[in-house]
Amino acid sequence: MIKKVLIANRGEIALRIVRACHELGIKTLCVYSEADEQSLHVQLADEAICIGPAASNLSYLKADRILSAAEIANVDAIHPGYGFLAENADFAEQCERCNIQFVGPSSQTIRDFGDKARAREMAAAAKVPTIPGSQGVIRDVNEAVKVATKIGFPVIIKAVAGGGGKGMRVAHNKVTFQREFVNARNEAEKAFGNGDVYLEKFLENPRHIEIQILADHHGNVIHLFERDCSVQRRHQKLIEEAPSPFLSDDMRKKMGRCAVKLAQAAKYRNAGTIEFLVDKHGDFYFIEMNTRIQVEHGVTEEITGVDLVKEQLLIAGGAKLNYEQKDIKILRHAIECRVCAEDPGRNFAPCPGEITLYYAPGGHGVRIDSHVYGGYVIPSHYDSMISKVITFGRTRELALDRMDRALREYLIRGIQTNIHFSRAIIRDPIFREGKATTKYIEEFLNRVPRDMYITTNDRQP
Ligand code: MV4
Repeated sequence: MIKKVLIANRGEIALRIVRACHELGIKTLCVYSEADEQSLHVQLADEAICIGPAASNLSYLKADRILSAAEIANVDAIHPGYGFLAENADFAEQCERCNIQFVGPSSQTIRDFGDKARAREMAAAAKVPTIPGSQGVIRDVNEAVKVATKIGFPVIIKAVAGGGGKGMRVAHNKVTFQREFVNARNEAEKAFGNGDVYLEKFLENPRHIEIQILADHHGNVIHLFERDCSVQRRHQKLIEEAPSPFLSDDMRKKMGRCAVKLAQAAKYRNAGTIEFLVDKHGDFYFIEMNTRIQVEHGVTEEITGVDLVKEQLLIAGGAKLNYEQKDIKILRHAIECRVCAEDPGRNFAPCPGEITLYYAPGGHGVRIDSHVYGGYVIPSHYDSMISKVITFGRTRELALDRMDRALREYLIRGIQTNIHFSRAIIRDPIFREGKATTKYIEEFLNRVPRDMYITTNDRQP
């Protein structure tokens, strides 16, 4: 059993982890940068240690400083949250060497799934469907042209060190392919220090549906159904929901079984997410596995009643899973909107600064995960997400109606936010019909007049 945990993160997820620890009777140590002294996670933690200046690479990404804090405060575990060091295999390995439980899978597992070509091979080996593509990495242009021609255009070139949309290029024919292949390799080398790429058939207008899993250190694996995360802009998710309005019960079962199969084959442990692309026929294909807790985990918590962050901590402490597969049911529909300090009127540019007035929605069926408050100053150094609203109810319609009224209740002054933009989507008939694919926002922006979603600081009726 873990007695004290260091939370190697900031913002709403740091607060989320503090809350889980308090309920479990685990002591908390928060580390923070000079820009986050006033943040709620620092104020609510049992102990807090400043680890450096505002810039992430001088604080939240500094493994040695975080490990020093862990030694000084004598913690038995480190929870990395998401982003920062959460999927850094070297950091997880350093934790293992220091005999500190990293709340996540082993460093070897993080390394395996961090290599997106290897992850694909592992999925294929576990008989989980993958998109037709190259067998592993291709380095030679001529060889790549041969493979691309065999797959059939359009093809997508992906960096093995990429993921989450970074380092991808699409080619529609042989001529552009050669150029894009060379560009992709150079770009990947620059961005990741690893130029290796692989090929896949390019799927047009897929849905992004991911399966949440939990695995303990004793070989037990369960899935907690899916989240539909198709509504994204430039690979940033905006709205997530569960269950997916697109999946039949039969597909849901098949995808869940595949996710469990892969986790078992990889001897996975702790929380993880298996991402699939789903085409219009309902065929699904593995693309990546995320070896961390994700931003949108709360949606799954609200439909199943399982506290995923608590389970992560219990698993890391060596406990057996509290649930068997048959215990996990879809009890409700839940939907999440990410509230970001950004201005839809200026191409979604970040909008740091002081929140002069803050009132968050509440009432039946509404959950807010946020670290901000009136008078809080949003630092310019980090992600622009300031709050997550999750609404839930017996049906999708009820969850959507609740989201509409919750977004209407928000009062945020001093900065611009994407709240009206999200609300316009929630009210959009195409979204309501459950028709959104990963192309949805691009199409929405071309279809809907700007004044439907441009932020004014006035309440909308
Ligand atoms: C694809 C694809 C189409 N075909 N792979 C983007 C993020 C990364 N996780 C994988 N991504 C994609 N991979 C093939 N073979 C389209 C995307 C993609 C996408 C995926 C999920 C959500 C939004 C997206 C937006 C653009 C492209």
